[in-house]
Amino acid sequence: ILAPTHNGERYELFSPTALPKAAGFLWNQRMMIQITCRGYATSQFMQPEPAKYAHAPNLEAKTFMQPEQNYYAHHPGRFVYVKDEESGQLFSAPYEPVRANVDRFVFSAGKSDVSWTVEYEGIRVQMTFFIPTHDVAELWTIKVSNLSGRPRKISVYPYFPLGYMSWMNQEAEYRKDLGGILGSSLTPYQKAEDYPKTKSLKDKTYFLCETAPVAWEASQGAFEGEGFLQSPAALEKPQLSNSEARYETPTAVVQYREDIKHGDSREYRFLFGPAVDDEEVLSMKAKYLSKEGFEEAAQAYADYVKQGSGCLRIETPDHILDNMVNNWLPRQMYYHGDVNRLTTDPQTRNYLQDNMGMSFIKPTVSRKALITALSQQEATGSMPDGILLVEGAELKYINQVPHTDHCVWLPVALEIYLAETGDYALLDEKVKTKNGDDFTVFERFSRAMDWLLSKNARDHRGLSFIAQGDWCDPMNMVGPKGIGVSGWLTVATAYALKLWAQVCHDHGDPTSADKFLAGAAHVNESATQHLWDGDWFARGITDNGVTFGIKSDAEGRIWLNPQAWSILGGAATQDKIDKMLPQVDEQLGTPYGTVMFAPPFTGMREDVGRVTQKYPGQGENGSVYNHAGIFYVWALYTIGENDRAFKILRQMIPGPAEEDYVQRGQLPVYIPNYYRGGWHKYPRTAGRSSGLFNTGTVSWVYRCLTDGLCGLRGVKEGLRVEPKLPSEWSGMKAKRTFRGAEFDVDIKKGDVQAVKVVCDGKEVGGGVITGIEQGKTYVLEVTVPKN
Ligand code: CEZ
Repeated sequence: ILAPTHNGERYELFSPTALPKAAGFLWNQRMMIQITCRGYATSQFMQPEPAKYAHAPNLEAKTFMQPEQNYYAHHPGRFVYVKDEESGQLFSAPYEPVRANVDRFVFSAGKSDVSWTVEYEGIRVQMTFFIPTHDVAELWTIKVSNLSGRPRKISVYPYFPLGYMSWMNQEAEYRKDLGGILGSSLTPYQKAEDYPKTKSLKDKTYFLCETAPVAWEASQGAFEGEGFLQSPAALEKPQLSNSEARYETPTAVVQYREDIKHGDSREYRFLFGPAVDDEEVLSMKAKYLSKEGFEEAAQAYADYVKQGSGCLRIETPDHILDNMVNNWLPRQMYYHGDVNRLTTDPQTRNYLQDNMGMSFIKPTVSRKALITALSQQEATGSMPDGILLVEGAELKYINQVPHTDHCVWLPVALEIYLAETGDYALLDEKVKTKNGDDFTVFERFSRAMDWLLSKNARDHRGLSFIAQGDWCDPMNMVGPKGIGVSGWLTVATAYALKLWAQVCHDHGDPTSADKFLAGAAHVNESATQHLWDGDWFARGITDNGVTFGIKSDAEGRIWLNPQAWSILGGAATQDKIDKMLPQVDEQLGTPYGTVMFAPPFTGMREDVGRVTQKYPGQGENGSVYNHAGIFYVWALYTIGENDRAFKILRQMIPGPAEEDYVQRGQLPVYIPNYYRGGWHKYPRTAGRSSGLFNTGTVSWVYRCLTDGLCGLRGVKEGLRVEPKLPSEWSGMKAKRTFRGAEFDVDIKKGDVQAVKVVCDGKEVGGGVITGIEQGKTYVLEVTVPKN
């Protein structure tokens, strides 16, 4: 049903029904679009807040991207109807809305375009689109060919619904002067003070045709009539009616009537997007709507996406993994680092982790992000819930709910940035905030760590307050009174302090290093005393003093995050690790990965909060939440649990078994934020992908590959080589770009006691390659002990 093609650069799916929600996505710094194999699309652009140019047909609430996005007949999408003029027979590409039983179907997700090939009764429709690098628009090519062995009379009708643009003012008409359909609307508002902001909004949507059509419909009602979408009334007539929409639901449908000989084809180009006025429509048309315009823009966009190729290529016994790592994972990581999930106020933890991934691609961007984040540090040393990226942006949605974990992510992101670049000079840079204080990066980090240790952040026992959430966004009722504590944040605080102490040490400040290590030790003692439940660490203690995430809990009994981070932070001593790991395996392991806790909650627990109200096994309520999973994988690599680590890492990628693809419902072109849990309770839906490609998971997956699996990890002096292969592999190859040099690495298992590293023919003592020269290629032969 599906396969990688073009050297793994594309994934092709051969059925419109096997994985109905399988999708590809494209983005630039101003827009993103996710489009399914069946033609449904979800797109948005920034002005500077997210907005739509193709709307749902009903009044839509503004919301972020939805997990397991639901699609319905009138969902926005991009379609082409084809009618045989002689028989009257109708089909549509890619599949919706007609859902004809097509003879051939190929959905092809590429890195910088998405395309389809659909054949029905001897007519082939090829659709392909991409977006420009800097503008907001979709560039569509639709090619129709006759393969039927006889001449055919057909009509071709591209159908790009515009939806319900506005309840205040909306219309659409064909504009000969522009060469296409123009929908116009006014973004609704109510407060007079909002009016000025609306004046610059791109409230028009254009659908421009390079080839003038013979007829069109601009009114959805006129198009559909009584025929609904499967056989729109307008298509029963020889010619569309040239309708207009006057405060009626706008649409864009055009007609081409063609006599095509066998073997001939017709190719059409279209431009679809938002604009502020006619002038902008015309300038977009002039810039893009031609063969040359498309070719140039396609090349530029492909070059843009290529910038996100990452710093690692691998050749292992697992080709699906190789393909993900070499082609798709860095692309997804680049998306996160380059556009910050297209929000103007990313959550601080997301912003830091997304930019942590950018250290592997464009470290200058990560550097700037660290400074931007620190420039919004509060006077107390704590960090705000979100980082504002544009003038006038505000903290919205979840960022209005106080979470207490944001400082923890600073050293986590910094560690990777420093490891990749060795740029310790960053630490001495001064960063001003709006409060007027002017500290160096180093001082700001120390202040953030001091805050984590302070009375503001910890109770009398030394446990970290949770307020209305920590990493787990919807855990909002554990500590609203300011008493409840987070078990995860406590052990994570120890990890942050440890990471920072290492930087203090490397930066020549042993006194601070000692101070923070002592702080971490104290945190770990508190965690052990109050949160260790005999076989694992508890998730927290509520405002009313109830410890949860413990053996006696029927639901939410064991949580992954406290276990993973207690390993990282040091609260989990070896005796504790020995008890914890089998419990995680047994209680949290599923065929689709390790769930973030179990069993899922089946009803509201008012002293834990909203997380318990999500559907059992969905989202944070005990799904295979990959972000939590990858923390655990990284923790496992740090203690040499290579097999456990690899198994869970591998489970994040769909396939290669066909049943697995079908169950997950997703192509292996990205790692989603979750796969459904509830493996015991609801096996039918377990493993189903959220379809959401926004996730902090990917930067961690990448470091688990570079630093963990391949063991090619940056340290202050250079590159530490210490691969951590799973026991069933006898070797692997890797190419790693690091600090401007290339490392060509051949890893084999052999009769050695410890890892042996030979660099350009010479054995490297201590396993660290130092004195790395930019532009040079190093050949490494690495032997690791057999298991
Ligand atoms: O958002 C993510 C956050 O972006 O959830 C993670 C959190 O660490 C990330 O920072 C775990 O909670 O509000 C909700 O209930 C949503 O479920 C969000 O928490 C969640 C969505 O997946 C975002 O797409």
